[in-house]
Amino acid sequence: MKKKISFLVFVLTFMLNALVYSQVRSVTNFNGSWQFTKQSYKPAGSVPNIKWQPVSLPHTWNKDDVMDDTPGYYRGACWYTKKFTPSEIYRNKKLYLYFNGANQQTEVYINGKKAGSHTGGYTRFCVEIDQYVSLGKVNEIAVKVDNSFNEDIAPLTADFTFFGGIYRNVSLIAVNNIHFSLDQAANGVFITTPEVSTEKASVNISGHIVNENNTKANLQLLTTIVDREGKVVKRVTQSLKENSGAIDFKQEIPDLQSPHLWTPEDPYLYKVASKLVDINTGKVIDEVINPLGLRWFKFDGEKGFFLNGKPYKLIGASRHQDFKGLGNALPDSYHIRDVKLLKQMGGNFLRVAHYPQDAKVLAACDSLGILASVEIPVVNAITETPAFTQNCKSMLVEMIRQNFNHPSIIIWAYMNEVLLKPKFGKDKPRQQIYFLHVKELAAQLDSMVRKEDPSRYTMIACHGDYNRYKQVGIVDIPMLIGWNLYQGWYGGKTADFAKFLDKFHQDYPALPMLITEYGADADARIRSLQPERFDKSVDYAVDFHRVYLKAMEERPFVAAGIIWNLADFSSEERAETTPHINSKGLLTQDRKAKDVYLFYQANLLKQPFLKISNWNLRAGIADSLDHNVSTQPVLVFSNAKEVLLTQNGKSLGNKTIVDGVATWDIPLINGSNKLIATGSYNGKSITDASEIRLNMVPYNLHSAKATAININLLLGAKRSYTDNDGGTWLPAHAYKAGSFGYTDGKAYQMAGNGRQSYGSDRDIMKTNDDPIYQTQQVNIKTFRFDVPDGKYELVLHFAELTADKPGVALAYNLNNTDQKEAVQDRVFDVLVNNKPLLTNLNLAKQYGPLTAVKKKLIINVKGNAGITINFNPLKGEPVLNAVQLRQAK
Ligand code: GCB
Repeated sequence: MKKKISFLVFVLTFMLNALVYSQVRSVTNFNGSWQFTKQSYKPAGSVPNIKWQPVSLPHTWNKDDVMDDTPGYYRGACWYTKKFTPSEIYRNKKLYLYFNGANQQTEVYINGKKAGSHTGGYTRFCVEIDQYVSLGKVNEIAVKVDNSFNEDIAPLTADFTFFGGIYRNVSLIAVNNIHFSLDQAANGVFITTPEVSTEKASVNISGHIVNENNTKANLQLLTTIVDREGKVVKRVTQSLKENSGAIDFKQEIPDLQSPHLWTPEDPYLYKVASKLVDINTGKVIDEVINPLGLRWFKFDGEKGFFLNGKPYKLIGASRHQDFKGLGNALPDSYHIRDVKLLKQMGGNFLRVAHYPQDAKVLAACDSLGILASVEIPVVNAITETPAFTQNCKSMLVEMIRQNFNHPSIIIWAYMNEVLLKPKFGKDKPRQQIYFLHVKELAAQLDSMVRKEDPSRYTMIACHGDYNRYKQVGIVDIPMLIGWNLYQGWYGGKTADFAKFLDKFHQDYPALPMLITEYGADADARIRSLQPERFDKSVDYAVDFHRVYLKAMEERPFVAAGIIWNLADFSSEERAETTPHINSKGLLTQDRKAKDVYLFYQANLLKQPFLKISNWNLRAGIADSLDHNVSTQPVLVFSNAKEVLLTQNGKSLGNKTIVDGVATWDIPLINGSNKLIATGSYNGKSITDASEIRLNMVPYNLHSAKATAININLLLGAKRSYTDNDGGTWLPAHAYKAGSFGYTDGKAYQMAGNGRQSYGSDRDIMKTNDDPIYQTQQVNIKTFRFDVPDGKYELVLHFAELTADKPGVALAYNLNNTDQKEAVQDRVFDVLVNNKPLLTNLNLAKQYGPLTAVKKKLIINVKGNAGITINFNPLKGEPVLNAVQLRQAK
């Protein structure tokens, strides 16, 4: 009987709730119909001559200028305005504008009056506006957003672009006068799970309610936990009688029996619905819903990470929030897709770095089973002012409270490589004081996290200068230490990585260690048969990751390996082969898989996986005189033990997969090479098909048909390149009779750049095919093509690579100088078959250094003369960056 009555009460309450649903909070999308200007504006003032541009949110004003040839991007104040006519439904409501993110200082004005402001570009904030708006009338909302450098706001410097704008969603939230608190833009309900086991879980729910009426209220707080199917598993009610102002509550649910645990394999989520009921009227007056995942976890210095008592190697990636062509203003689905791509790679961890990201990211981690760390953007350096400290603290509190209920989060972090290039390098006593301040800030932030959320771990990510972090005392502060390691990239050899791991672990055996970053630039367009450090080839990156993953897998004390980065990302100051982009991504900036992504899939996935390398457009020199084949390595990634490969229907035999990879040397033919790979995993067969299109360069040009000649060559390079129109470029070689090549000179190497054995990493102006121009043969005398008679199109590419205007010495390139070298004073003539093509060519003077110059010529080759290009020095050493030759019509 009792059961029946309570069921009836439940049904009635449910119906009543449904009836009065309109009484609870409303959340309305507020993204549409904004106007934007970079000009200065006075809210609600009539400022003449302002050019407004209609925009909808999310919006950034930097999506284009971060990619142009002019260094820098707009950092300053801009304005957004919107007309808003609120209806009567908002009478007696509290109205908030809820910003998911605006970078980095924001002021909100309603009808000319300042309603609120916020500092920090990555956390959410809300501004109460009801006292400023007039219902039924047109109101003006004006928002000033400023992304200027501000020494009191982190980040000060970093290897990513500080896109300005209201770059995440905005909503309008209307609540009753009595509501869950929106303090710190959190939802007022905080859930912890002090004890979880396979038998039972305890759930504590605390939070804050605000009664903004003048009268006391009698409230009932109704908490319902429902399972994934929507079945109620717990209900708790609590009376909050005679309350006014700020009301704190706490509910304890000690005995949720046989909990369905949350794991990466089975990310089971319960929901916690918190309802506020006015006891006098019986009406539900506010409701918020939070996710609940039941799990327990710990880190161990020796054994790594444990979830629900089981060891897990955390493997995943960091993620930046921008996308090709959009800057950081992305639709929700793009955020979610990134987490899905991480899951599809087999990853189980996301480092949300270097700042809190869109709410959708962690929601996706919760539902897809990805564990996560989140951090505030204290990167590279701090400012020793109370204002900087205070802003760090506010960001930290916002980050924690806004994201508190995500079961995916296990770590809060608050500093990244903060001793990278410490300030006051020339004044050692002053630097010691700076170090003390860094340590003091770390200690304060660490203890703040522990107080705000004792259920998670604290972490600092450090760069590889172990002694410095030890001496300054940083290593002793957080509960977990993160190392960002690049041995074999910025310096040293990949083999040094394992040595670092062992050394640190020996010194600090009890301190859990995560590899919070490791990675190598991989321009998806660059491949190499002789991969080497800093060539930006995908092939070097695959080798690099292979060494790193293995070293971490062999060491249980390494709790996590977090790849830098999931996808290529915007870093405006960078030059490289893809200027303004950091290309350490496993995916391109528009999320296409590079071979490194396939490498991880092969190593991590627990379902059948087999993929042939995506180096599909290739050029190759024929192996022999008969011009038939060019033998080249092809990588296949799989978790099968053995794979069989066929080419155009012919078997190339089986190969054993080692570390997820096998390489076949394949006799590629000109044109289409259809490859099919087959294998099996756990008894299930898997197959992948792919096509390599090869542009064959004849072994002997002289005996080739002129129609078969279509050659693109990079001088001074060991890498291959696929240009933005799909043209395939090979490294040129020294002249061989019957073929082609240069006769003299040497590959250009940048002065003061020990990392890169050839070429420049500077941004080349007037081209998006920078790799064509970044390598060069210096002091070249002759380039010769032994072609048969016929009509040809010859294209020569030049760029002066020496530049006394220093490039930006990125903080991460620790062994890099300021990249400037005296501009070579060079003047030369270029003659083709003894006819002058270019006279008195002075690249620096005529075109400016680091600028692409292209010269085209149609030439008729007669009398078996072939093509000889002579470079006659008038001053200094002549250069050639690239050359193309094809049959002309
Ligand atoms: C780092 C930084 C990260 C950079 C990365 C790189 O150590 O933490 O912000 O993007 O190196 O690619 O150099």
